[in-house]
Amino acid sequence: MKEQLEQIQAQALAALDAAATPAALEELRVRLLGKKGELTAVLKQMGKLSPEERPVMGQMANSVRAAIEEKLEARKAEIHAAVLEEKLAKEAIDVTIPGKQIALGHQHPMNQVLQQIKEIFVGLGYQVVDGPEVELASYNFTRLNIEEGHPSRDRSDTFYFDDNDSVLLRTQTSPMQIRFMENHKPPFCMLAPGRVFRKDEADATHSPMFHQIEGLVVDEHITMGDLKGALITMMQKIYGENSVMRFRPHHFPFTEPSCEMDMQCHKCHGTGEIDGQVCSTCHGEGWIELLGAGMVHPVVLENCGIDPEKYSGFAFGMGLERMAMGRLKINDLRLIFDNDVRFLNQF
Ligand code: 2U9
Repeated sequence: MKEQLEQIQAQALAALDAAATPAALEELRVRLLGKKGELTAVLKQMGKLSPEERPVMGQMANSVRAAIEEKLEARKAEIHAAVLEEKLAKEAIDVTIPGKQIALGHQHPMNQVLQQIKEIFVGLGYQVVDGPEVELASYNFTRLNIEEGHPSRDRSDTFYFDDNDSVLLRTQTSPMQIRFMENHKPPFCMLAPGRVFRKDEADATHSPMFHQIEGLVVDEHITMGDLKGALITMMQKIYGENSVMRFRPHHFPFTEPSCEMDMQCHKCHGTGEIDGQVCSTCHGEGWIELLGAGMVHPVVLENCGIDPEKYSGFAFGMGLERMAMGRLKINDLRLIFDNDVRFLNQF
């Protein structure tokens, strides 16, 4: 029995030394120390021993069990440390590797200019309003004093949805001002930016869809002086304090009197030429057209239930793409819509 125990201990310690995984260790523990294990089998034979031998063998069996248990614990710790070591090595992160570049997007150049214009007018006390792109002809034309048969109503210029020309894609954002006046009493200052649609072929200066920003101010005693003050303030904030502006008489059905506002060409300073050549920025004009404006036509005020004897107002309208092109020195309108990142990343 003594030899048996010595053999069990020697084989067990060798097997434990050879075991390399937690699973192999567990298998050994069951095989060596379990109820059906080798040591238990030997202990079951103790009954056959003489009373003198029994305590000696019992003591020896206990020390074999203790030696195996000790070795088992030691190997468990070693294997656990090795497994951890391997896991750490496998999952190691090299914090010195340069990170992947994440390309951050930014606002579209046209929206940058829109944002700037909105902020200027909000600073002047205007509220920004939004409205439908599918409109009634009565809002888009009739109530703006654009009579039946006016060329802008032509089917070759306007996208209509029906045969009797009553529903259309708005050709200007002005119907928003009509809608606003239906629901608000003066005084008010409002800004109406948005998409508009005209049957234009796309070229360097035209697109069937473009953006307008229109504004409307109505109160008692509003004059052309208020119009000039607001518009010069805005344009000088966009193009610089020293920009030179002028107002020219014009005609719009919805304003009377009407005007257009120009900025003196910043390239040729109004001379129209540079080194004897025609200035390429203003095409020799000396001036760059910025927007249209005027005092709201009394008939338009009346169409919206506002008494033109008591109230007056001014209105203006500009093309946002045109403003962005002038502001950011872009020479082809189509670049604004193409969304080519080589173009967009320049702004
Ligand atoms: C109401 C009354 C008056 C809006 C105005 C213009 C002059 C104008 C053009 C500029 C270039 C349109 O984008 S563009 O093609 N707009 O010149 N717009 S006054 O006048 C209004 C609007 C609404 C009730």
